[in-house]
Amino acid sequence: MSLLTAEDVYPSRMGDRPAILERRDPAIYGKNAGPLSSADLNHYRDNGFLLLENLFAAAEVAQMREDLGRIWQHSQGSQAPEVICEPGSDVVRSVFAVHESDQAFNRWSRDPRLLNAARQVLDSDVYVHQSRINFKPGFTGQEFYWHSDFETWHVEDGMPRMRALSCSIWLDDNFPYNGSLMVIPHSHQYFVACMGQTPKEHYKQSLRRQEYGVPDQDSLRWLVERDGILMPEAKAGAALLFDCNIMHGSNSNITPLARRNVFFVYNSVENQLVPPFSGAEPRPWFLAHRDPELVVL
Ligand code: 6CS
Ligand code: FE
Repeated sequence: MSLLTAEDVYPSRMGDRPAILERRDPAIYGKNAGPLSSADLNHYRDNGFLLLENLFAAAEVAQMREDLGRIWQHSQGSQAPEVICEPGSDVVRSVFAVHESDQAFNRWSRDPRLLNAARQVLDSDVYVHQSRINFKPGFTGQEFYWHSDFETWHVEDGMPRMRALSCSIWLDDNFPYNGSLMVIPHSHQYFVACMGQTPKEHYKQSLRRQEYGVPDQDSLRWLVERDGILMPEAKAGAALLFDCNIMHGSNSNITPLARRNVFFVYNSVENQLVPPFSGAEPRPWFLAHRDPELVVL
C-alpha cells in the first residue's frame, strides 16, 4: 500500500452529519493455532472482546502494582507530555508510552501470553502502537466518555484499517461500582462516523476529556438497542482483549477502590500508519508509534 494513496474507507469528522458504516475488515484475521481456543476466537469475533480471567498470577500482579507505583511517584507534578491529568485537577489520570520509558513495562509488553494472542487474532507480526497506564484512583478518577479507539487512531494518527487489538491488564478487582469498563458487544462491526472538525493539537484536551471523535447520541442509542451494554467483571490479574473499534467507556470512580490498569495496543505490521486522515499533523510519538521507530515484537 502506498503511503500517499491509502484510501479512507472510514471517513469521520468530515461534516455535520453522523453516519453508521458497516465494518470493512475482519475481526479475526486467520485460523491460526495459538493460545486462544476456537470458542475464544468466536466469542471475540462476535462480541469484539474476550475476558481472560487469571491470566496473570498473584505474584505478577503484585510486581506490576509495584512497577505502576513507581510510575505514579515519578509522574507527580511532572510536566512531561506523556503524563495526563484529570480534567480540572492535577491528579494523574494516565501515563502514556510506559513500554518505552520503563524497562519493566517494556518486558510486560512483550509477554508471550499477550503477544501470541495478538498474533493469533491479527494473523501477522505485531508492534506496540500505544501503551498507557490508567490509574482511575478511588474518589477522584473521572469517566471516559463513549468512544471507539480506532476512530481516533484513524483520523488523528492515520491507522488505515481495523487490524489492531487492545489489551487491558487489570491490577484491581473490577466491580460494577468502581468505574469499570463498559462495552457495547458487537459494536466493533460498525463504524460510527463522528461530527465536527478536529481542532489543532486536540489531544492535549481529548486525553483529559474528549469532545471530538465522540459518537452522537442517536448512534449510541441504535447500538445499545441492538446489543445492550456489558460490563465484564473479574479479579485483578485478568486481561481484557478488545477490538480497536469496539464502542466503550467508563463512569467515574467515587468508591475508595482504585481501578488501575495497564493498556497495550498491538497493531499488525501490515497496518502501519499513514498520514492522518484528518489532514493534520500526526500526534506525537508517545500516542502513536510510527516508522522508522517501529519495533516488531
Ligand atoms: O486518544 C487516544 O489514543 C486514547 N484515547 C482514549 C480515550 N482511548 C484510547 C486511547 O488510549
Ligand atoms: Fe478507549
